[in-house]
Amino acid sequence: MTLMKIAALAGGVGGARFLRGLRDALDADAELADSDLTVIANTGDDITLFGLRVCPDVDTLLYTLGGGGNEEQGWGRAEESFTVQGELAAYGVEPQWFGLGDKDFGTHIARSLWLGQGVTPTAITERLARRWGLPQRHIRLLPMTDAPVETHVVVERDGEPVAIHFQEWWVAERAATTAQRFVVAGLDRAAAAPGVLDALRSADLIILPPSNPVVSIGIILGVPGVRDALRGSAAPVVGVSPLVGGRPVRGHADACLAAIGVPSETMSVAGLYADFLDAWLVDPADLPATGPVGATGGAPATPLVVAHDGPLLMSDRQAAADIARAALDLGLSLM
Ligand code: FO1
Repeated sequence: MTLMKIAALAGGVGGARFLRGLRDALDADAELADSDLTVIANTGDDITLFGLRVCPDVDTLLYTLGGGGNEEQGWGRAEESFTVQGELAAYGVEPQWFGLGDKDFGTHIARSLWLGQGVTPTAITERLARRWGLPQRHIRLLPMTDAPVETHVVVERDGEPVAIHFQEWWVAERAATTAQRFVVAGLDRAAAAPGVLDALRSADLIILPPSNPVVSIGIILGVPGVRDALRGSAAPVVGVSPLVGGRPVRGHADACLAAIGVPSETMSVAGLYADFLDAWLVDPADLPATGPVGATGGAPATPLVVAHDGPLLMSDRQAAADIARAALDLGLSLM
């Protein structure tokens, strides 16, 4: 029984679906079933609504890995109702563009209560994860930092640059307005949450799921110490392309890449990780286009580029497990 320690950075829906697949693939392998998986979650999406702290990426990971998520939607709870939000709307309470279900409110009320009592986001996430049975599945879920950071997007309004909350851009505007840049107030002074850097330094394998490279993975990489830990880690770092044929599988990664002046191509995304990436799993359709990776971050960038033996599309839970198994095998081949 090989007791492997695997660490992963993750954002929302794509990351959660992939990591559920990774856990399924590990559980299906007698050799690896007891491996520990530490998931470092993006908290830049966090938003305060109706006086409550909402952590979309953490909650999406909790619900998806814990079996309580809305399967089709990817976020929020299964079998949800919206009575409370309806009452808030009746009172004219804003905003109404972010759908919070009644069960989901339970998470936000518990989290906000504990925050008010001085409990850290790390300890809160651990309490929430326990309810969802994550420890029993050898999954440890960590926020990237305990500092209150939020991603804001600079857009143009009436000819003027205005910073709006990431969720307003992502949900209310469906990322249709051009993002000029992303600003994460406080990120450069945010200490990595307890256990985050250790998890990266002591991992046997590090995996980057097909999460948004700019507003999910990119934000986690902005936490002081994270990038250095990845560069310095003895563990192979395997990434999974979030783009297929230059298009994001879901979400608006292309709009985010445009905002930072990066082409919407799989090897350009790999170039964002070039200073620590060892291998890159791509869709078969993208293999011909993969040339030497443009070195960003100064290091010679030549990750091993491998095509998955099928579409890089997590069309269902088994497909996600197959892709995760391919990423795992790629990592094992480098150990
Ligand atoms: N995404 C939407 O497109 N519309 C919503 O109304 C919405 C509500 C929501 C509530 C809780 C939650 O955890 C996530 C929610 N999301 C919604 C998804 C969210 O915007 C994204 O999952 C991430 O923030 C980006 O990955």
